[in-house]
Amino acid sequence: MAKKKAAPTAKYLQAKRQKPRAKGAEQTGDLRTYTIRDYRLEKPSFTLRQIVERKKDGTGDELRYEVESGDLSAPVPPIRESKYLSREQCIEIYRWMLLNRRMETALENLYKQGKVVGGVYFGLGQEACSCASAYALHKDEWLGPMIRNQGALLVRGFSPADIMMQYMAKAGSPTKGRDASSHFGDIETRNVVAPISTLGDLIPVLAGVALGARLQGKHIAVMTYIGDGGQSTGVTYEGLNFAAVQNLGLVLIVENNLWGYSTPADMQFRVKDLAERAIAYGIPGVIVDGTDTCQVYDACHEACERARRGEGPTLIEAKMMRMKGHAIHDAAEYVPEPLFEYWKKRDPIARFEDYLVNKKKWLTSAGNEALIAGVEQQLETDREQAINSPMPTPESAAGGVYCEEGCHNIKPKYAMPKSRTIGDRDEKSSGPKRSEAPVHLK
Ligand SMILES: Cc1ncc(C[n+]2csc(CCOP(=O)(O)OP(=O)(O)O)c2C)c(N)n1
Ligand SMILES: [Mg+2]
Repeated sequence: MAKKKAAPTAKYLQAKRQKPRAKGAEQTGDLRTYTIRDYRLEKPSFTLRQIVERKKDGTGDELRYEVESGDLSAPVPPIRESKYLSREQCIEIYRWMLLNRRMETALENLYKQGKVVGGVYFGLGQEACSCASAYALHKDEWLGPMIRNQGALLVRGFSPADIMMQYMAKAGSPTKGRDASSHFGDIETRNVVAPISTLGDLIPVLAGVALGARLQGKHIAVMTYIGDGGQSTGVTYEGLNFAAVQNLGLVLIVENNLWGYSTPADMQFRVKDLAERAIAYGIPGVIVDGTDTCQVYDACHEACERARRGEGPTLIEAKMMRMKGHAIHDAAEYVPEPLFEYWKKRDPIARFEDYLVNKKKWLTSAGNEALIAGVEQQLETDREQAINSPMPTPESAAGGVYCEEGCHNIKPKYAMPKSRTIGDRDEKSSGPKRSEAPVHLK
């Protein structure tokens, strides 16, 4: 009779836990090399020269940049075939991207009409990254968008009217007029954590969401974003390191849009590609062309699947260009015009449209026109609804500030916690007792 396998000893488990988890490292002699997957079909590389000039009116100095080297006339690459997306899914993402773009144009107009309270942030040129990434998540998984990821909010089920009302501080907006721009979420039904302005703070929060789900017995994918500027913050390191060590299903998309406010990426970090940072965390790093919808989706899908298998986080660097200033007040005069022209040819929506209509022939010209008309119609209806909805009443200002009966009834989303780390501590340990876990989640 086969001998029953002995239960692993505590010592063995500890040794297993300490085994290095870093993937993709190769050692030849005294040289160790690491692997970064790069999905791109072109690898643009530009260097910029900083120029400081006297302002024309003589009131001080002005700073701008010029392209010093790089091939600005390179042909636009084709869209990379997706390994996973069907025709219907591609068209659906294309529609989200269009809605994202047109909604932001509508917001710009509302701002110019004086109807917006505060500023407006745009994701122009980043729609493929916002929409195709969020599309890779399952409905019961979690997203933590940044201010430019308004397309991701649409994919998660917010309407253009929600976003417009939010910018106009209307009573019917998600924050009932109490906060501006895209700072809102929905932890009840859409599983969206509100953007956090302090750059990087979403990363440990989303890692915590994945940990919470795991304590409830489920490996889920959680996704958030950080910019080429924001990734320099300490909390980015802390959050991602925590996710890596704990094997949490975090998908971190580093949106390298070449500018952190007015600082060019070259002056923000020294590594060649931000995906290389993954090596230091011991997790996979992937590079995608952020203007290629299929590349973004495929990398995110693979990272989400890895998360669902409980294998831990992935860092995806999406390379693209922020096609406007930091926000509506910033005319981005410091950006060299030829760089705008180069990336304009790589417009994610125009590229995907060309792919669907001309390359795959998945959309006829008439079908495409009907789809665009449908998006415009939806926006018109939502815009009207947003404009005509009332402003909040003065007496509602303090609402939602203090705890009201039943206002934050936090329930576990997946199941009651199963983890030994919370549920099974013995009386001598310092952690919460078995009976405390359910209490903590009330
Ligand atoms: C911790 C922290 N430091 C500084 C800021 C101010 N700030 C807001 S946006 C921004 C630039 C961010 O650049 P990047 O991360 O590249 O994002 P992008 O604007 O390109 O989307 C800065 C410095 C902040 N919000 N949080
Ligand atoms: Mg940036």
